[in-house]
Amino acid sequence: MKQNIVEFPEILDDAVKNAAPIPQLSERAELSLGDAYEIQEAAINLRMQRGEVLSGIKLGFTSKAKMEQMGVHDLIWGRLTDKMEIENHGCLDSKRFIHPRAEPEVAYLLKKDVDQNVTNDNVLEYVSNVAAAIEIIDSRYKNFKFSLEDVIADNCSSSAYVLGEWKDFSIDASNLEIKMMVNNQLVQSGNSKAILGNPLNSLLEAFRLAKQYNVDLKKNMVILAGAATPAVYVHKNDVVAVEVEQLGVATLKVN
Ligand code: OOG
Ligand code: MG
Repeated sequence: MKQNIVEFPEILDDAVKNAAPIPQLSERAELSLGDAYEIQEAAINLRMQRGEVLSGIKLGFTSKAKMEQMGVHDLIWGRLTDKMEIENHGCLDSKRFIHPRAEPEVAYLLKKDVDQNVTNDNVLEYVSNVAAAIEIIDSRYKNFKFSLEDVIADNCSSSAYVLGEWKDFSIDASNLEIKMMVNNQLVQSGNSKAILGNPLNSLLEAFRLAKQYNVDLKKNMVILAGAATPAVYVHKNDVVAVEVEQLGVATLKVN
């Protein structure tokens, strides 16, 4: 890693551990996309050294609504760990987060270690299930503001996720109504087709990117396809629910 950025993984990791925001790293050094993914990997390795285990990957900015909300216009991907998972109907401890936002997602479950290119033709061999999901993103940067390289280095704001009940992968998820409720009030609504035209495309992109970046995707790992709508800030005592037509509901309570 370049000398002027070696400290960045630890700076990001401290921001996670202390739930304390930091200035954008791109203000301190010019970052390339390659630098940003290197920082992401090194920062995640620090979490792994504390016992966290890779539980999957997530894609970001797969919908126009998200790109426009954040002013960033490229597909990104980040890593998920077991510690980020909250059981369905479980609680999010707001003290551990800086300024958490919730977004509605579609999740996929791998039934087999990935040992070759996964495409439309063989995807059934590798993916068993699909579910409604909530992703909690929590940018480590002040005011949730960043460049493309900043957000990639920051593991694409990944911080927690909730999976609804797994449904069979054979359900066609290309055109499903999606609603997000906070305290029973509708706060966002959209359609799964907003996710790269079909969340299946996002899943196939995830396989491609994992291969490109040498990430081993294993049985039981999860892939989050990206939000279908803009994200909303959540606060203590909120109950968040994401409902995807045919897939069901994922909920969490903010404590
Ligand atoms: C970056 C993460 C984007 C998505 O689903 O588009 C993302 C952010 O908005 O902070 O997870
Ligand atoms: Mg997301």
